[in-house]
Amino acid sequence: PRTIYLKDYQEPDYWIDQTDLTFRLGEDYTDVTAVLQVRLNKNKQHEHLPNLVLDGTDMQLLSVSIDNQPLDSSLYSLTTENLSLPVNAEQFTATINTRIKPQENTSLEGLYRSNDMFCTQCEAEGFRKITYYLDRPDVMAKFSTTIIADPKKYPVMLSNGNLIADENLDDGLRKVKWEDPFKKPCYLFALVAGDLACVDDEFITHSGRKVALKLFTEATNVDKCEHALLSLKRAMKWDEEVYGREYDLDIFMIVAVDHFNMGAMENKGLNIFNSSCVLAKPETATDGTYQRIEAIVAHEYFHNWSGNRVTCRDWFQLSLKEGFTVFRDAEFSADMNSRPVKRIEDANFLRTMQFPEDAGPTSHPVRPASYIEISNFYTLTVYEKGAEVVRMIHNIVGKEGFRKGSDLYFSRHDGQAVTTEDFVKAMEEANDVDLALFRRWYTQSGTPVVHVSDNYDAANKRYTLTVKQNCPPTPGQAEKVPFHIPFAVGLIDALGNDMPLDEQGNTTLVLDVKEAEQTFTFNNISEQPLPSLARDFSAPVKVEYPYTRDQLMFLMSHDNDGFNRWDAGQKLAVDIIKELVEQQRAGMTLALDERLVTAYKSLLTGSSLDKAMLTKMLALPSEDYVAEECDVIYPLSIHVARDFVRRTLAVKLHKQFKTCFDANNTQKAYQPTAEDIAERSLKNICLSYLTLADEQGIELSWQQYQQANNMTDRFSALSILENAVSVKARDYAEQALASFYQQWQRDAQMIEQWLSVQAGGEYTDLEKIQQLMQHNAFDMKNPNKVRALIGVFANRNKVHFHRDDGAGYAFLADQVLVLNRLNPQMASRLLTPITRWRRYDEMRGALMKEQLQRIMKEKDLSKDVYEIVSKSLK
Ligand code: BAL
Ligand code: ZN
Repeated sequence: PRTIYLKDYQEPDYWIDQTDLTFRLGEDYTDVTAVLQVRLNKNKQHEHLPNLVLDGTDMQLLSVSIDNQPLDSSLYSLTTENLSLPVNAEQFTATINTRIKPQENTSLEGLYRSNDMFCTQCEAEGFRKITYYLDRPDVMAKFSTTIIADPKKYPVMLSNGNLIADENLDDGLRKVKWEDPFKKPCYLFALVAGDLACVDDEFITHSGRKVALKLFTEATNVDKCEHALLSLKRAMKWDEEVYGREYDLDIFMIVAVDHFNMGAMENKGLNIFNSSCVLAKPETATDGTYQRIEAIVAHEYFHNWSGNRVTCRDWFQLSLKEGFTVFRDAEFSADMNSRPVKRIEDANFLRTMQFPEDAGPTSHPVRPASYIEISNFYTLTVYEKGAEVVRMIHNIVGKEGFRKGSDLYFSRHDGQAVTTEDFVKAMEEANDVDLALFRRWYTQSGTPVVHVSDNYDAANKRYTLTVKQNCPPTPGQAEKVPFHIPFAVGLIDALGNDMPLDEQGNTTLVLDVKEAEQTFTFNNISEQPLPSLARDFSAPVKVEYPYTRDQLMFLMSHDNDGFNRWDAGQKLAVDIIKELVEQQRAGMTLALDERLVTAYKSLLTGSSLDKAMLTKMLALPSEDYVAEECDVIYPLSIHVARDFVRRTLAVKLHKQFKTCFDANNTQKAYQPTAEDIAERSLKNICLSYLTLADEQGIELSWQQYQQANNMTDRFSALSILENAVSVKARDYAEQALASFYQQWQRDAQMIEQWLSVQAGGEYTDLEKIQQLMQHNAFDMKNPNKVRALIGVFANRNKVHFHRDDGAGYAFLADQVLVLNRLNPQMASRLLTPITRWRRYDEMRGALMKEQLQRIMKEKDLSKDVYEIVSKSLK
C-alpha cells in the first residue's frame, strides 16, 4: 500500500462548484447520478488540460457524459480506485451514473443499510463509495440531493440543507429534493431514508431566527430523545455566548443509527449519531450515558463552525477541526457540570489512553506527516492531545485573547479549507504573541517529561525551581527539540496555604518553559514551600518531582488546585500499588502502607470536598494507568496488587464507607443533574467497597439491583456483583444477568451494556466470551456489539485476556481477521492492545508479536490493518 505525505500536498487540478446528486434507492441496488460543474484550477500552471481524475471504489460505472455528450468507454480509463476523464474545456459538466449495493456494504462507509434504513458515513473517504468524485476536503461545492424511493418503506427521506421539493411520481415512488446553500467538501454529505419517527423542538437564535430541531429515530425510541434535544439547545446557546457563533440554516436534524463506526458525524444540517450516543431515558441510560450524550451532541453541533464553515485543507489537518472541537465541547461540559471534575476526567483519560499511544509503535504528531489509511488517524492524539494543544494556546493568550483569536480565525477563513498553521496564525495575530516554538506541538510526537528540582535559600528568602524537559524518541523522530510548555505552578506553605508569588499576590503563575533546562526564581518566599506543579494539568506532559509519600498526603488534603489535589492521591496510590506489584512478583506476603488507609479515612470523614470531587478522590488509579507508570507491564501482578489495596481499604474503612453510603442513598426521583449524578457516583463507589468487605455488602448490592429506580444504580449493582467473588455473589450475578436480558432484550443499547458488563467481568473467561459470540444478542456486523464484547474483553478483562498461554491474543487476532474483510476500520481499532507488545513481560510480548506476525501473513489485508500491524512490527 501507498504512503501519502503531507509534503506532497498540491491543490487539485479542478474545482467542483456545484454537485447535483440523484439517488434511486432500491432493495437490490441503488443508482446514483452525479452532475458535477467542474472548473479548471487556475492557481496551478497547466501546459495542457490535465485529465480529471476522480476517486471511486466498490461500484459499477454505468455511464459518463461530458456536457451531455456520452463518453465511450474507450475514451476514459477506469481502475479499482479512479476514473480518469479526458478534458477539452476549462469549464464543463460531468454526468456520472453509477450503481452501488448498500445492502452488501458492511464497511459502514459510503451508503449502507442499518436495520431497515439507508444511511451514510462519508468522513474521511466514504463518498468515493457513492460516486466518482474529487474526494478531498479542499474541494468545496454546493450540493443538491434528489432522493427517489418507495414512500411506504422510506417515508422519511433526508439530506443536507433545506427541503425544496416533494412530489409523488406516477409509478408510486416519491421524489424529494434537498438543497444545501453552503458549499462543503463531500465528507459532509449525508443521506438518510427509512421509516423513522421524529421528535420536534425549536431554538430561537440570538438574532431571533427560528430553527426547527428534529431528532429522527425508530418509533420505539421516541421516549429517548429529550435529553439530546435539551443538550442541543444548551450547546446552541453556549456557542452564541462563548464564541459568538450562530446557527446558519433553518433546520437542524439528528438521526439515530444502530450500525455506526464512530460516535457521531457532523454532516451539514444532518448529524448522524450512533444510537448509543444520542438515545437515553432514566430506565435504560446511566449517568455516564447522559453525560456522554451531552458532550457528543455539543461536539457535533460545534463542528458546524469548527469543521464545516471552516474546514480542513487536507486530512493531515484533521486536528484543526477535531482538537479545537474537543476543546470546545470540554469547556461546554465544564460549564454545564463540575469544572475541576471534568478536567480530572479528561486529563486522566489522556494520561491513561493517549500517553501509551504516544509512546507506542503508532505514535504520531497532532498533525501527522504521513499515512497509509486516514481512518487510522482518528486517534486520541489527533483528538485529545490536539484539544490539549488548543487549551495551551488558550492558557497562553487568556480567555479574552482566545476569543479574539477565534473571531479572527472564523471571519478570515469562513468558507475555506485551511490548516493548523492558519489557526495558530490567527491566534498569534489577534494577540500579538509569538507562537513560533509552540508550533512544535503540532509536528513532534511523544510525551515530554518535565523533571523538576528545587532549592530554598532561607537566608535570602529565595526559592528556585529548575525545570528540565526531554521527550523520548518516537517512530521516525529520534531527536526532539524543546517544546514551549506553559507550566502552571503554585507554592504551598506548611499550613497548606498558597503563597503569593508576585507583587500582585497571584498564587499560581504560568512559567513559559521553552528550553531544555531553565531555572525560575521566586523572591520573598518566607519559608520552605512545597511546589504544586503543572496545575490544572496545564500541559500534556509527565511531571517528575521527588515527592515523599507524606508530602503527597499533605497535597491530597491541602492543594488548592483541584486537579493536583486529586493527582497527589493518584501518585500516592500508584507508588504503593507498584510496591505491591514488586512484593507479589517476589512471592512475598502483600503489606499495604497504612498511610493510604489514613488518607482515605480522612477523605471519608474530614474532607470538605464536594461529592463529585470526593468520588474522584476515592477511585484508585486504574490498572491501565498503573501499567502506563510501570517500566515492564505484568498485567496479572498489577491486577492482584490493586485488588489487594481495594480489599484492604474495604475492610479497614468499612464503617466509613457504610456511613457515606447511607448518607447518599437518598432514593430520589431520577434526574441527570450534576448534583444528583455526583451523589449517585459517591454512593456507588462506597457500595463497591462495601461489597468487597463482606456478605452484607453483597446483599446490599443485590437489593439495589432489584429496587433501583434508575439504570445508573441498577447497572452499578450489576457490575459490582458481576465482579464479586463469593458463591452468593456469583448466584446473584447470574440471576441479575438473566432478568436483565429478559427485560431488555429488544433494546439495542441495553444489550450492549449486558454484553460489556460480562465481557469485562473478572469471572468471564475466554470460553464464555466465545459462547456469547454465538448468542442472539451478538452481531459481528454491528460495531457497538463488537466493541461491547470483544473490545471490552481485550481492553478491560486483564485476567483472562492476558492468560499465560496466549489464547486471549490468538482469539483477538482471529476476530481481527474476520473483521478485516467485513469492516476494516473496526478491525484495525480492535488491534490496539496487542500492538503494545513491547511494553509487556517477555513471555506475553512474544505471544502478542506472534499474533501480529500471523495477521501480517494474511493475503488480503486491508490498508487499515496492514498499516497498524506493519508499524507495530517495525
Ligand atoms: N468527524 C468525525 C466525528 C467527530 O469527530 O465528530
Ligand atoms: Zn469531531
